[in-house]
Order: sequence, then structure tokens, then C-alpha cells
Amino acid sequence: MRGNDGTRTGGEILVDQLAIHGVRHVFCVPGESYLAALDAFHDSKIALTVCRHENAASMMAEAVGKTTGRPGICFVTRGPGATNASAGIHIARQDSSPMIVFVGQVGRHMREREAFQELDYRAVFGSIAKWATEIDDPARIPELISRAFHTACNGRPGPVVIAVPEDMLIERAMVPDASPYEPAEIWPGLTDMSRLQKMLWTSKRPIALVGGSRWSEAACAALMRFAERFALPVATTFRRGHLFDALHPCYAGDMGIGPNPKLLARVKGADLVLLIGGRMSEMSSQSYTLFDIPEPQMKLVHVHPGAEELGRVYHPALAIQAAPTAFCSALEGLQPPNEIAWRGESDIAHADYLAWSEKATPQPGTVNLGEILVWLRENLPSGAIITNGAGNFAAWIHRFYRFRKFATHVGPTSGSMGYGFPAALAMKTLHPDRAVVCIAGDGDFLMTGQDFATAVQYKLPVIVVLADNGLYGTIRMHQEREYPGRVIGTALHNPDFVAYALAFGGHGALAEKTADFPAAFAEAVATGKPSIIHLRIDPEAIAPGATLTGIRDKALAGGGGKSGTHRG
Ligand SMILES: Cc1ncc(C[n+]2csc(CCOP(=O)(O)OP(=O)(O)O)c2C)c(N)n1
Ligand SMILES: [Mg+2]
Repeated sequence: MRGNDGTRTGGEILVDQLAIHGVRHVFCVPGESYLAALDAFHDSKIALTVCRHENAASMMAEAVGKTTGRPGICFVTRGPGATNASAGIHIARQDSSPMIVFVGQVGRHMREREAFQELDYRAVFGSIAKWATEIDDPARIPELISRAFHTACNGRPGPVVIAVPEDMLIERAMVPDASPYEPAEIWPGLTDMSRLQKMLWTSKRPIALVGGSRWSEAACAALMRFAERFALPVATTFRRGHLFDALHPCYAGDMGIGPNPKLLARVKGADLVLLIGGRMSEMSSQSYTLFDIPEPQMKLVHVHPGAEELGRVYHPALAIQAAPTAFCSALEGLQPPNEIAWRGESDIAHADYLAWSEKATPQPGTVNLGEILVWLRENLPSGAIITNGAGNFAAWIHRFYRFRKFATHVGPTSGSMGYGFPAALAMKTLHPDRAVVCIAGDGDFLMTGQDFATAVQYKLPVIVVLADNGLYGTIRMHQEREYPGRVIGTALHNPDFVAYALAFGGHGALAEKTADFPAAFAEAVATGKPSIIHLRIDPEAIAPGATLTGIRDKALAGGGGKSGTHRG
């Protein structure tokens, strides 16, 4: 309880700072190690969501950070709570998402004895988090929380881990609050922009690739105007399809899993690549085969908010340290050449994209996931949010779903299984009026499926479209390719997912044929409950363009070997 002598407990000071910095939602699994902070939420306006596993709590917080650009917050207990949360912390790292994780810590007087669940969080999270620290003195909470918000958001965003000793949270202090943080915008210099303009003027076949974080709806709109004025083809990198309207005439497609070969050829044949926000890491670069390292074969203009990323892998012809938000607004000042040498190319690139994504490929079995994605893209409102974790099922999202608006796709570039469901819960928490659909694999869903209880508890009517092939399909695919016919460790015996949903108090329906899906979806919407639509997918239907037997036969015939496609 707050004292009337002007003092507050560490827990109260902490929760007050969160409110000042604009936090509205916090995700947690409680622990006795941070009871005093939990108590401070009792009288706070911040909505607290209590989860069933720290993997879900941390992924929900990450999804908030990823989509809002402001740190998502979670609270977990010491030891196992913290290590369980590491999945979300790792996603925030790879996806460049701002996030702050508070971890209860043993009392200060018993530190270093390996007390109950004691860990050294600076050491444990030192290489995953952007910053890991511990607060020793309640009077320094405003300073250190302010630093945490700035650190999580500035430059290349990322996760911050803060350990808070149990007794520190109870101690009283008299200390003024910090003022609200403002992330520092990173503007490109005038010289950068005029050099870019010159490079565009002399280019014959340029293309823009977009990814990373620090985007906004306004930045995406500015980029689209720039692309129109320059007739520039624009492709999105792995799991960043939502950064460019898929039906915009300059959209060239998605560069992640199983990309259009014509798009790959276009990128390889470009003389100038304008990479905005992304790192062109393993997935988008097709296992680092697209650009020569360190000197790309084409001119690379790399725009990134983190100075440390510029020249890290690829030596850019022009390195611009800028956030996509600022850079895209600076693009408004560039003038296209009088004669655009590549005129017509964006139309061809877009036609290639439309042809590639238009129609579902035929699949073995009675449920065609591609046709379901096509149905969803035609029938969901444009503001609907799609989430996913990792598995081959996601290849159909990347190929057939057409994202139209910023932050309508929430998926981990880190390839973390289990992400889609908690991300869906986070999105429904932020946007109760928008449709939120999680596309999940059978393996993927059950990594965080315990939090279906959270969906029911908080009345979050997300719809899970669960593609059940009875396999850790991605791994089976690689297994058949590398060790054909030697199946081990990739078969799954699954529960009855409809009964699962019902047991939790949600809604479940089975779709055994593609044609069952629209009615099952409409029924799920009508129930207003968290729902699972269980799709029985033929295990042979391993990818939009391949069957398991086909992959095995090819490998047995000696055509195997790593192709670098469809990784986690
Ligand atoms: C947390 C985590 N563990 C393991 C992996 C490795 N992995 C990548 S995909 C995959 C199988 C996914 O299975 P499922 O969700 O059923 O999708 P499918 O590939 O069958 O469509 C595994 C085990 C991973 N990416 N993330
Ligand atoms: Mg599966």
C-alpha cells in the first residue's frame, strides 16, 4: 500500500514508471519473488494478463513490441520462470522487437549463495538480451526503467531483462518519477539521400527489399508513394509481407520461405538493391546465397537503424544509418530520373507475383491448405491479423495470403515454434474488434497450446486453423532429403483437437474436406469463442510444390542434398 509520507515501495515505483512510459498491457506468470510488484498492479490501470506458461507470456509481450514499436512487457519469476521466458526473449532479439522482461530475484541478503531458484541474469541473458541488469536500490528504479525503455527502442530494437530482488521491491523510497520516454528517430543525412538519388539515376535494374522493425503505417504509405513515382519493384523479406500492400502494382513478392523463382532471378539480376530495415539474414538471403559476401555482386544500399548492422555481413556501396520510419519519409524528397530506365519492370514483377500466388497448387489429400489460405485472403477483412509460429504449414501463408496492411502479419523471423498462438492472443488483447486468425501446425500449436486456457479466461475469440499432418513436417522433409526412408523422431500421435478446444471451454470443429472450411469458419466466428478448426492434412502434402514421397524418391535416386529451403 502507498504510504502517506510520500514514500512508495519498489514495486509501486516500478509499476508507476510503466504507466508513465505508456504501458497498457502486461503479461505474466506470477511468482512469490515479485509479489510486491504484482500487488502494485492491483490499483493500476494497466491490464494484467496472467498466462499458463512463461513461453506464452514472453511471446505475447514480444508480439506487442513487434507490432506497436513500444516495448511489450512481461513479468516472470526467478529461475525456471526466467528460463521458460527465454523463448520470447530470443524472438525479440532476432526480430528486433522492443521488449522488457522483469524477473523476480532472490533477496539481496542471500545473493550468491545459489539460493532457491537463484540465477545470475546478467550472465544468463547477456548474449540474448540487448541489456540485462539487476536493480539494487528502489531509488534508482525510475532511472533504470527509463534506460530500459530507451535501450529497448533505440537503434536496432531488442529485449531488455531486468532482475528485481524480492526485498528491493518491498523497500520504500522517496524518489521522483521519470518523464515519459521518446524513442530517438534516426534520420538519414541529406548527403545520404542525394547519393542514393544519383545511384538510382544511373541504375538499370533496381529493386527494393524491405524488412526489419521500426516501421509504421505512415512509413509503409510513404514507401508505396516512392515506389509508384519511381516505378520500383519492391519485395518483402521473410515474414515481413505486411510492410507492402500485396495488391500494390509495385509489389514483387515475398523473399522468405519458398520464394517465387522469378523473384529470386530478379533480385540476382538487379544492379542496385535498396535494402530497407532488414538484415538479409539466412532465410531471406536463401542461406546467404543471394549476395556475395562480403562484396555483393550488385550495388547494395543498406538502410538500417543499427550502426553495428551496416557492413556486418555485406559491404554496402552506400550505408545509411536510419530508421525505416524516418528514411521512408525522406524518400518523399527524391526525384525520379526523367527517363526511368527500368520502366515496366515493376508491372512485370507484380504480374509474376500475382501469377505465383493466385491459385492454390494441387495437393494430395482431401484438405488443401493452399485453397484455405486463398479462401481466407478473399473472405477476411483487410484489417484481419494472421499469426503463425514455425513449420512447413507456414509456407502456404507466405505463398498465398496477400497482406494488405501494416502489422497484419505477426510471425517470428526467428522460426520459433509455438509463437502463433500467444501472438494471436496478444493481438486480440490489443485489437478486440479485429479478426485474429492463427495458422498453426500440430507440432507448433502444442508448444504453447496450454494457453488456450488464457484465451478462454480472457474471452479472446481468436481462431486457430490447425494444420494437422501428424508430423513435425519440416523436419521429416529434411530427414527424407538427407536420410531417405530412415524415419525417426518426426511422427506425432496427436490428441483430438476438437475435444481439446471443448475441454478448455472453447469451440472446436473438424474439417475433413476443403469444402468444409468456410462453414466451419463461419460457425467459429458465430460462437464468439476461442476456436480451433482442425484440418486433417495428408502428410504427403509437405510443401506447396512437393510431396514427401517425391522428396524421398529424389533423394534415393541420388538427387538429394541440402537445398536450403523450408527451414524452421
Ligand atoms: C522451438 C522450436 N523447436 C524446434 C524447432 C525445429 N522445427 C522447425 S519446424 C518443426 C516442425 C513443425 O511441425 P508442425 O508445427 O507440425 O508443422 P509442419 O512442418 O508439420 O507443417 C520443428 C520441430 C523450431 N523451429 N522451434
Ligand atoms: Mg505437422
